[in-house]
Amino acid sequence: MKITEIVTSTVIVPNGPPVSAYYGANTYVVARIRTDEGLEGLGYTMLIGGMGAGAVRTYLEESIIPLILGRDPLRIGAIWRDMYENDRGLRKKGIPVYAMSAIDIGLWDLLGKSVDRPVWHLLGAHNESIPVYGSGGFLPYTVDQIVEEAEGFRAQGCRHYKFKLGRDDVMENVERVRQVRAALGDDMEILVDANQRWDVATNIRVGHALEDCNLFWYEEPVLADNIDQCAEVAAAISIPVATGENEYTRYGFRDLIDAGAAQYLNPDIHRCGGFTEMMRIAHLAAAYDIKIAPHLVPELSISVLAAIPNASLVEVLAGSPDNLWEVGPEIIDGHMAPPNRPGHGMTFTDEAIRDYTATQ
Ligand code: SMN
Ligand code: MG
Repeated sequence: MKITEIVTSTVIVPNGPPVSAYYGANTYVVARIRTDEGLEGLGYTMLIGGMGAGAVRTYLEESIIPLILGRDPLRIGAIWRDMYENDRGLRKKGIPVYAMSAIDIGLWDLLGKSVDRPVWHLLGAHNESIPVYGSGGFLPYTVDQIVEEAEGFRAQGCRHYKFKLGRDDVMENVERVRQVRAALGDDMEILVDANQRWDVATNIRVGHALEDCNLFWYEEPVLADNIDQCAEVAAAISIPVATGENEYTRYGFRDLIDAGAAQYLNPDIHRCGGFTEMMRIAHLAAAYDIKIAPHLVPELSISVLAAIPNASLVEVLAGSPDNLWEVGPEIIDGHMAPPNRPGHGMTFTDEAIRDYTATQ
């Protein structure tokens, strides 16, 4: 098989609440990989708030597509390595890895379609279903709104819910967690996310103050660039620390693991390097008994979680659009099953393509 054409487009999808309070829309940079055998792989990468989407598409068109046209799309490992190694001027953090991830995702889709198997079978089928955690509770939310959102997830069978830390009045955050815990009772796991907002001292203070709230994890305490500081927080508080949504490739995750930065890792399939690299990250983490709970993108992350021994939870964000996929990711009794469709199993609806495609 040969890659004959890769057609890119930009799809801008409006967000509902609560995410719309921060980001009006997310941008999907799409790469349709076409072949001489008529099969097509759907590659895409999502930029929250759309920031950097133009740069990702340009990087795809200028630096990646010319490199791989004419190649055999089934040699995914070789193509991944060449995308990584060809450009020695841009380190593989940020924009280039978003672009590589889109291609890798499209190639796995194509491989699955070529053998009529779902990607998770090809990656090493392991789990039939994964518990979902509901995510939302952005900072403008009142405690009542947070509790209502959590109860909505509980009504779907979910037993885990995440909301945000980071209001300016530090101790107000502690009070909010206490109130949410009191309202939800003890049979709901609570996860909190500081989104890199605080310094080490503030996180340790908050972490200690929350010690009796029985929290499941404490996410992204410090700037993602300060891995040693994240490890300092993880060593100082008794709540398990989670991080990784802003990390790239196995090299970045190796550094997190080496530093002892977290007990849970949150790779994002669009940032970390696609299916190929997320599997490597998951296996590296498995050697240290560290669990994987991917950041967002449940419709693709589920195929990795289904294929690894150290799967933790799959994240579903409140207010995610429900008209994007022909068959979308579904919560059934608090769990998500990987798709039994060839490839990664995702196809944009005609409606999404018509209403949201910004540039062909
Ligand atoms: C998050 C980041 C950006 C948009 C939504 C949610 C978050 C998460 O940090 O962990 O899901
Ligand atoms: Mg987060």
